[in-house]
Amino acid sequence: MSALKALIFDVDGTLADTERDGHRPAFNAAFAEHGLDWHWDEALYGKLLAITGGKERIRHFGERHAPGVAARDDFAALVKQLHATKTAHYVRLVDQGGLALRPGVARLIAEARRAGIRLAIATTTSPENVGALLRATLGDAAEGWFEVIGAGDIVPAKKPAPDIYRWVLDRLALPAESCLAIEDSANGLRAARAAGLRCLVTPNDYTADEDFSGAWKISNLAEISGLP
Ligand code: XBP
Ligand code: MG
Repeated sequence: MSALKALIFDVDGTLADTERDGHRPAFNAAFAEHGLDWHWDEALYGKLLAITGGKERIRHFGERHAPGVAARDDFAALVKQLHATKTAHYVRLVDQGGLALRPGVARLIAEARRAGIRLAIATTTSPENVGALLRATLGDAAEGWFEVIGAGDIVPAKKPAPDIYRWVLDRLALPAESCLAIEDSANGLRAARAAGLRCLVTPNDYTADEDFSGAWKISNLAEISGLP
């Protein structure tokens, strides 16, 4: 096994439980602001998480559940506007300290930095959201600790496609064998494995029943006693 040179973190569900009480209410606030009577409750949102990417999730929901809205000429523009509004709500919520890191995340990041292990991020969420979460939970300098941040639309094909992990590996200029991906979902695991990465999975309430074959699975990062 190659020596560990870098950790590549997913964000949503991995660094923090952002989905149920962060992204979900932000989507709902955006729908209300744009005059739509759509509401994503916790259970429905859990199903919608199968579609990665906020714009993709809104589009999917419109096409399946609101065909009248999806048929509008301005539907593509509406999806973009809804998503921009949603991002503003999400960033505000995060800035206000509404989300905490999962157990063990801050310690693992600090240990990796001490050990000279490089840090990167590979996420489907928008870059603004990543910056806001890192600043709110780890401080203003934290974004700079991550040498490469692959986020949002930087690659067209989102997880479970491996593209975002390949993009990050390329910029780190490291082979997949020297890195470890840290994920919370089956979509994330598939993306990491398809890029040739080893993957540590810390499931959460939404992903607990997913298939994590091929992963090293633990409850949360506080279970890790030290870096190799
Ligand atoms: C995260 C996502 C994102 C977030 C919302 O998946 O799918 O879409 O739910 O963020 P992963 P945006 O953890 O696998 O990266 O609305 O900014 O897309
Ligand atoms: Mg995730």
